[in-house]
Amino acid sequence: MTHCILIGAPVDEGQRRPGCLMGPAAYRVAGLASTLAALGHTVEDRGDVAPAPGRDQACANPAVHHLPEIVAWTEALAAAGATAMEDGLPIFLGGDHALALGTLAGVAAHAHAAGRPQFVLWLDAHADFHTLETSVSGNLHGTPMAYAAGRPGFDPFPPFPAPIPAENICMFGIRSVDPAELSALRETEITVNDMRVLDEHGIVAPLRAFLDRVRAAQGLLHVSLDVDFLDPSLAPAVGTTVPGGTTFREAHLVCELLHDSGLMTSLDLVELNPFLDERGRTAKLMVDLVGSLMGRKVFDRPTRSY
Ligand code: 6HN
Ligand code: MN
Ligand code: MN
Ligand code: MN
Repeated sequence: MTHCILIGAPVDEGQRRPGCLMGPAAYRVAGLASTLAALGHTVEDRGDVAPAPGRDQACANPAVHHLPEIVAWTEALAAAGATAMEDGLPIFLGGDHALALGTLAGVAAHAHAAGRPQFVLWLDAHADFHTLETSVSGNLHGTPMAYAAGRPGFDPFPPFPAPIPAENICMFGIRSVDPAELSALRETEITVNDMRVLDEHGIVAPLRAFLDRVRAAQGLLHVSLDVDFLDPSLAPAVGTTVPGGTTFREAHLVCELLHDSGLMTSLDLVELNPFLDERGRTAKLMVDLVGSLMGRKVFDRPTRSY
């Protein structure tokens, strides 16, 4: 039994297609709290975070937009996240992926204070590894992983509390990476399991290899689930669809293995744009995936390490 803390993060300014601000409401309508309660968990909904008004921020890259708003979100979500880590398992209801600038800062600050290493599992079509300087679109939802890894070029943001070592970061589902992200990623030890890896090896062995490392280090594990991790035929409610994503069963299997591992300590649900959905099917699928993450299974098997 886990104490699940729902934190609405209706961030809409990290990209240019309005609608992600409706995400937290859509998760509530799709029955997230009752799904968790039915699995035996306690649920506390802390409502939606409200950022302070943005302050003017200088940025050399003219493409970057809504920087003051995203800095304000980062500060507010980092505070909410660090507090929630003391009390249970935070589930951040996005909101576009710029919210992870704040959630990662919050959980990393908590881990640092607790003397535990922080790990990140990034489930996304994209690496989100741009700095403010390299972003071509200027959309800040393309930057949180670079901020958390401690890349320079985030001067307007609070210094990242305890940058996450590259060996503690693992990405799955990757199939759209910009040239500047690619050259930066090549300089790191971040594990990038692109779709080619999943096609060749399946999802189980690479995921277990990462979870083994988290367990061995007694790490905390933040999972960031971008809707576009899924194939757009299953999950149309996202502004950045990329063909060739994970299947229904691959996505559930990731969640089931994560549950069996018992290692996840915080979760982002990001990029759901309910305005682009078809009769709520993407919101419902995301809630179902959370069900798998939190222990729903067809059949109870004897416990194994995972
Ligand atoms: N996401 N690399 C592209 C950009 O605009 O920087 C796409 C970013 C997608 C962001 O996945 O949350
Ligand atoms: Mn705007
Ligand atoms: Mn993303
Ligand atoms: Mn994405």
